[in-house]
Amino acid sequence: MALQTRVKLAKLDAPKLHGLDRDALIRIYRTMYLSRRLDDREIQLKRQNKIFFQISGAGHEAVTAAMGLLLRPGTDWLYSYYRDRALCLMLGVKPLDMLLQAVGAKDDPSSGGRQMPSHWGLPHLNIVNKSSCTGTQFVQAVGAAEATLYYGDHPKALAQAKKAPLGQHVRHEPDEIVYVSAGDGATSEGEFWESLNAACAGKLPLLYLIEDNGYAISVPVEVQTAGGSISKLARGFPGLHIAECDGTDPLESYAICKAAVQYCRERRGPALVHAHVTRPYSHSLSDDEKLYKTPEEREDEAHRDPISKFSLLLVREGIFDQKEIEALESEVDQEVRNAADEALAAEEPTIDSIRVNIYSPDIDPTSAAFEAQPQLHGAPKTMVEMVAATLSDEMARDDRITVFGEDVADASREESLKQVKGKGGVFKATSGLQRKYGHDRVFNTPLAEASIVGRAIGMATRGLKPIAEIQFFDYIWPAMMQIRDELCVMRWRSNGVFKCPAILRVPIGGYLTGGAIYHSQSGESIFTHCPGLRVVMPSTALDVAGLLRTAIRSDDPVMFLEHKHLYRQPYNRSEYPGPDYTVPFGKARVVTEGTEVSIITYGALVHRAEVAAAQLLREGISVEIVDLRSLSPYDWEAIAKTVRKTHRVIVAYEDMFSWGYGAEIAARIADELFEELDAPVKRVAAMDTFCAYQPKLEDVILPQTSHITAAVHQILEY
Ligand SMILES: Cc1ncc(C[n+]2csc(CCOP(=O)(O)OP(=O)(O)O)c2C)c(N)n1
Ligand SMILES: [Mg+2]
Repeated sequence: MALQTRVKLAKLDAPKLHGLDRDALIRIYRTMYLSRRLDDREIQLKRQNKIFFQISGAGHEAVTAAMGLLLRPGTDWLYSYYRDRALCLMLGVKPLDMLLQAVGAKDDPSSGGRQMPSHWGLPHLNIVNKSSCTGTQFVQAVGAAEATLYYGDHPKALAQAKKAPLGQHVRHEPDEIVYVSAGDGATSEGEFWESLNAACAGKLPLLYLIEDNGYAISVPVEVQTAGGSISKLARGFPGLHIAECDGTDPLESYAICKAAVQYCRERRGPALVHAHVTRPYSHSLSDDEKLYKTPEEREDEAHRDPISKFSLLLVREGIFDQKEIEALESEVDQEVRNAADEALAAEEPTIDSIRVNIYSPDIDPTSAAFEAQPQLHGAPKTMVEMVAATLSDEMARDDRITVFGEDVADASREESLKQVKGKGGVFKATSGLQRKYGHDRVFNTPLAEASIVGRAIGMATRGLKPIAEIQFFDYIWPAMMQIRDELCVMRWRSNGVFKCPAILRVPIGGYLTGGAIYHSQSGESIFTHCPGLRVVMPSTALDVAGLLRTAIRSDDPVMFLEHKHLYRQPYNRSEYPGPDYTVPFGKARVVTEGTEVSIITYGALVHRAEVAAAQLLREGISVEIVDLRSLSPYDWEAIAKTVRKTHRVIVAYEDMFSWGYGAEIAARIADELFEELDAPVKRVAAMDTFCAYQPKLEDVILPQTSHITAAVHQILEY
């Protein structure tokens, strides 16, 4: 920038400048103006149908530019929402990078043409890839801030994380902080409150910036937020530094943000800055605010526009003269023109790229590398004991592992452990782990499933290996958005530069005699329907050891389904197979060989199928049973092999009959192996209803051995 210092700063009071020198003021103005011009250019391109969506940072530039001066690029961690364009520019994101995303270019560094514009994600700047969901970022930022503290105490974990795939992006500095931003509307999401609770309880170095433009699309803030002020509402949170500022004034914003940043850097706890900003360009280009904002309101906003206000102030105070402003602006205009020209000429992503980065390209959990011989020893363990034993061995090997959820610790009050045995999970699957590995590695969380998963995502994104427990499958639903829209998608939407290989251990299933509606649910197909997620469901203790270890050593998010009814059965116990025993994903196990009918199954139905097969054998009927073990990916070769052998096939699963997991398997067999079939594919599954408490009803609702034998007879009679 060829600007000369012709005018001294003397006119503006030094205290009002909060230590900002002339260069800093110019940087702020330049960034604000550049941000606005990029929005303007995108709007123009959208109108010309050269880009496909636009959402602006207009009106938010002052506070975000000021914040950008205070955060340290590549040191602090950012969960930045779509109106943070000026902040991103200040930290070093290039205008070209932004426009490459707008045009959906192959070289869009945030997503490779997969996400809408303004969905930032740049690993070299620690800007974590953001989805379009309002509010999910809050709890992920909590996890990232927990990683900050964890790495400080566990240098070995940091070293291990750096050696893992994408370890080049793993960084930790002793005084780093985590920044998360959102609009006023997003603070109504439960995750905002869950995150505040966790951040204050953990005294986390987490800085919130709430950019309050008075509206969430068309909903005004007083309808959104009780009393109309989020900072007033949040005041009861202990240890939370709260401050409010005029976010259209960069100098005031700078001062307020500076104190908040410092509070977090000094490890005094989380801070929240509530900045009042404007939104002059409607919510997005798909919205017209004239439909719900009065002309007076819009005029009032125009008077508060941060760009015009700040340029006036700079001239009035003698920091710039009009010519210098004009020179700077025309230089920025040229920069935007050049970037737009380059972006418009950029290559588009190829069709071949669509499937890239759904899963890890670095570790293939289906590969032969995960085939191992068990070194069996010791007394037989139940499935639940095997979970604890496997977790324990893996935790000894890998300091990156944290274990958390509801009731998973032995006792949150560590001093009590001298007097009590400890809880270790409602099923005891994590028993003894806190005692062995300490409360910073094994801990209880508040009862808040979205934040359990969100925190796992945040930690995993920063290189840790979180193993979170959802206490019962029936209660996974508050976490559904974190799973479906975040956990599964992070790698794909960032085109492979971010990942979150967290493990969710989820006790599932019925046959509990009294489990009723809310402790008996199945529903695995809802999650096998999520690309990016691995879903496994062992039916034996030996497979628990092998598959859980593979889950931990893989590089993808895994849903590890543990059938509660199988946890303590005598028939599926095993001796411990040793600390390196793994079972590859996507490899079925032939439980019983047979020749006349195949039963393809998994989970609690495996044993029921075995009992049925033994009965049928006495009648002279030979049944082959295939335990899939891994539901996504699944072993199509094993399925095809057994179908080609017996030509009659039953898919047995515990979930409801319609739309269940077996429907997909049956459909694919019908599609690809039709010529092999001597009878239609049959399904044995639960009734299309809920699971009742009364055991006699439960027996009828869930699939039983008798249903399997009946289906075998039927299919043989066809
Ligand atoms: C979970 C979720 N619900 C709804 C939407 C649709 N949506 C996108 S932005 C938005 C309003 C957000 O308002 P606010 O948080 O105030 O941010 P602003 O856009 O005003 O900066 C809505 C409802 C979404 N993206 N995510
Ligand atoms: Mg808003």
